[in-house]
Amino acid sequence: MKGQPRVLGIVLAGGEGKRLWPLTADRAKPAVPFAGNYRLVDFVLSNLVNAGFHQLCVLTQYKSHSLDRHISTTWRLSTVLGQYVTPVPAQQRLGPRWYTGSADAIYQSLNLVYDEQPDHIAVFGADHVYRMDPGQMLDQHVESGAGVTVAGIRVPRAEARAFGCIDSDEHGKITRFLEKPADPPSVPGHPDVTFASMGNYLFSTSALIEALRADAVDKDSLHDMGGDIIPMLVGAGSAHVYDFADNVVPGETERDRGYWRDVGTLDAYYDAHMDLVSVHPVFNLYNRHWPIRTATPPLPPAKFVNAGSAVESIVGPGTIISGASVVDSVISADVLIEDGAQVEGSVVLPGARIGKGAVVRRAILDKNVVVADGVRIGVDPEADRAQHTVSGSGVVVLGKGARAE
Ligand code: ADQ
Repeated sequence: MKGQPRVLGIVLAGGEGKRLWPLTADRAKPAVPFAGNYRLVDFVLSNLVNAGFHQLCVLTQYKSHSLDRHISTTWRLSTVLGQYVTPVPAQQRLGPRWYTGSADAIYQSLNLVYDEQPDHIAVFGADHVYRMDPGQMLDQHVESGAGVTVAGIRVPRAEARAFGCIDSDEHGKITRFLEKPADPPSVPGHPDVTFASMGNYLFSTSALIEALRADAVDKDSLHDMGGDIIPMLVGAGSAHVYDFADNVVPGETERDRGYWRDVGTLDAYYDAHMDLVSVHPVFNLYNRHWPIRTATPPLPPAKFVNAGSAVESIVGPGTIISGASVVDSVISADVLIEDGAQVEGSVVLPGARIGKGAVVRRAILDKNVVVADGVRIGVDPEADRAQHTVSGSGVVVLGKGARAE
């Protein structure tokens, strides 16, 4: 009997996330809280686990404490079934140097591959909000016999400079891969659309090991998966693309089919939250057929008192909204919003306090932020710029533990 192919998942979670500052001042980007209950890494891990990929290593480096803690406490699979999600810190295994790039991170961690001896290796990024069944990508990868299969998605050409851009032939073979080009190519017949890499790859084990070994001795390489490894395999004629448009996930709706967001900037992070709160959201967290998993803290349910209200909003457990009005917002766990406060179009992370009569508009408040009574945020742009971080599109951001008084 031919068994299922053995797959090891390697989740790249070492990114610094500079453009998400100040949310990444104290934590790695994959540990940034998202959608009230989650951290960004929960999306990729849910997709992999839901697809039955149960041997997963998460490579960490930058400010990894909260990420390590989150993974070790939340993602406990069954030991007796040989399932695990293990955070793997950078360890200087091959000499006195930290990871020089995402390919070097895997090269320095090849012991994990030798231990597990998988047939294929899924190398996935940890920075995206999406729902995907990687099992369907694996089926195509196995059938094509490619050395690597790259997940691809159509994005507006105007945004494609942040991505690897793919040209492929009619059989799905990648003919050209340009990492973050200044002038992204368009899809034939669609001048405003580019076929972009999602930063998710399926490798046959031997192709990955060979490519990483060749890359390690290449003095001109930056040791980057998108910049070096994928172009190398494209040059060797063994890279295929998997079209994300073909991925069908149980329980998804017409509206949220194909949803994928790279939440690499404050504006993208903010906009992805706003995608959650409308009556018919473009990303549906309530799909029980393909759950986005996490562990929630042992808190009581949310409570609304003194005519406090929240509409078109998500409200986490342990939160109390007392005589305040909340509209179009994502309010995480353990938040207190007091009498007369108005919160509109905002993202409030756990433990924040918003005082009496305060106004918070188009803002992101990180963990444990305190907005004192009567303080106005998102009302006077000049005052906001003088005191806080303000994103390109004017979203005001208060970092972890900040006090606005
Ligand atoms: P980027 O996301 O810009 O582009 P990168 O910064 O290397 O590429 O991040 C990729 C993933 O690797 C992220 O999950 C990040 O956290 C992680 N990472 C980065 N440096 C790391 C390190 N030293 N150790 C461990 N993990 C690390 C990539 C691809 C593009 C593609 C986009 C899609 O290179 O081709 O289009 O993802 O968002």
